[in-house]
Amino acid sequence: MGILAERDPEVAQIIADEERRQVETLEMIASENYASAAVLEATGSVFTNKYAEGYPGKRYYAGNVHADRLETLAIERAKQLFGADHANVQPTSGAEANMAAYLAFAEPGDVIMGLELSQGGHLTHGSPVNFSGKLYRFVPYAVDRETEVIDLAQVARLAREHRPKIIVAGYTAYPRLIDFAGFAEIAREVGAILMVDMSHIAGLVAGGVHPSPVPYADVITSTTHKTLRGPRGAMALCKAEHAERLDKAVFPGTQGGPHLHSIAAKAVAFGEALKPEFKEYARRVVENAKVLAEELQRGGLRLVSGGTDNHLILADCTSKGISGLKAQNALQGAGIITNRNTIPYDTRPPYVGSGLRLGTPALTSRGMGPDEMRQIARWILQVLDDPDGDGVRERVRGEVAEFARAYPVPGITDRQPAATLRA
Ligand code: DSN
Repeated sequence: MGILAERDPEVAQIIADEERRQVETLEMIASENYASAAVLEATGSVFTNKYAEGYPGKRYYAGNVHADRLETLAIERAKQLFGADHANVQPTSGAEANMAAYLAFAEPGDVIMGLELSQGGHLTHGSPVNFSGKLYRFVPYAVDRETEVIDLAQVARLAREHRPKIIVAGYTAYPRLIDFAGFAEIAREVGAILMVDMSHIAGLVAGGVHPSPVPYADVITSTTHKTLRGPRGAMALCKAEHAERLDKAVFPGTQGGPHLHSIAAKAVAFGEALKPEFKEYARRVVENAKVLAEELQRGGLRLVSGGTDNHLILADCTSKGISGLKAQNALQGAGIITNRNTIPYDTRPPYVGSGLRLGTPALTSRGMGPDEMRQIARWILQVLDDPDGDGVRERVRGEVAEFARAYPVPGITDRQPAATLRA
């Protein structure tokens, strides 16, 4: 029995239940992944005890000799991984990284452009209910109605008309490659800063299977726990000329003490992503998404933009006569974990949505490949074709649990075999 189970069995039991859930279901939320045992160990380290406002060599507290070594290591690894001039590893979340980027390059009331949330953008890219939409004047761009792909001609037209301070590229539900060079050309023409939020695709960029924004963007924000497979947290990269501005915007601009335990885990994750096997992982994530997309389309599910180039698929559930919410809940009942999403020009409200977002990063971390994707697509189609059928859901749930238990889960089954997970 571990120390936690001895001292607080109630919390220990909840964690054990969650471990079992993560082992016995198919995790297909495109923004989730499994952090390695090493990343989890660093997250749980004694660095959780330390305050370190400031940056290496210039702290506002004593006792930071090892904190400085740690943060410097994380910064150097991030720079090496992405080929960036400068890295800030302190942002505690993607939202805070984005807040710091806006603070660095815009004044309240300034115009910023970003993809509309309902089309695949993010809450912090100008939603009226978020600080971004309240503090800045966001001008949203949209995908083309027919192709459902970003229309750079429209972005250019809006940029010329509204002269934004910042143009944001990078999305949460966009299945296609992003043309960073095209965005940079527009930003240059109108004198805007190009900001890329690469949270979803950071692991694909690190693995070389998505074009890198680094040569084109002035500032790049990213979470570290999605395709990058690190701890919950974020970072920001920028060109050397913007380093001081960005650092000031993170601390003291938007944050106090950095979360050193997360920075320790970020350093570990960057180290893992620098290994050759991570390139293979990233390649397999994309390959798996393509196979899954083909199989789902073959089964009559319409996919937004007709397929995928990255780690995610956005399915239009109206092609099966149901909403995204109904699809999500039916699949959850079968042990397949996804999230509903709006699709471009959706007629349903966001809480219901017509879309279902499916991703392959976590399944790929369990070692699954194209054969497994074909099997999973069959289960998804069986459930979506009969979303009210309790019999189908229950049968699939049993099959999924047995299937899933056979695949290792980084950070869980390498610490305790599936068979011995606490009930
Ligand atoms: N919640 C994340 C996602 O699921 O894409 C974005 O922050």
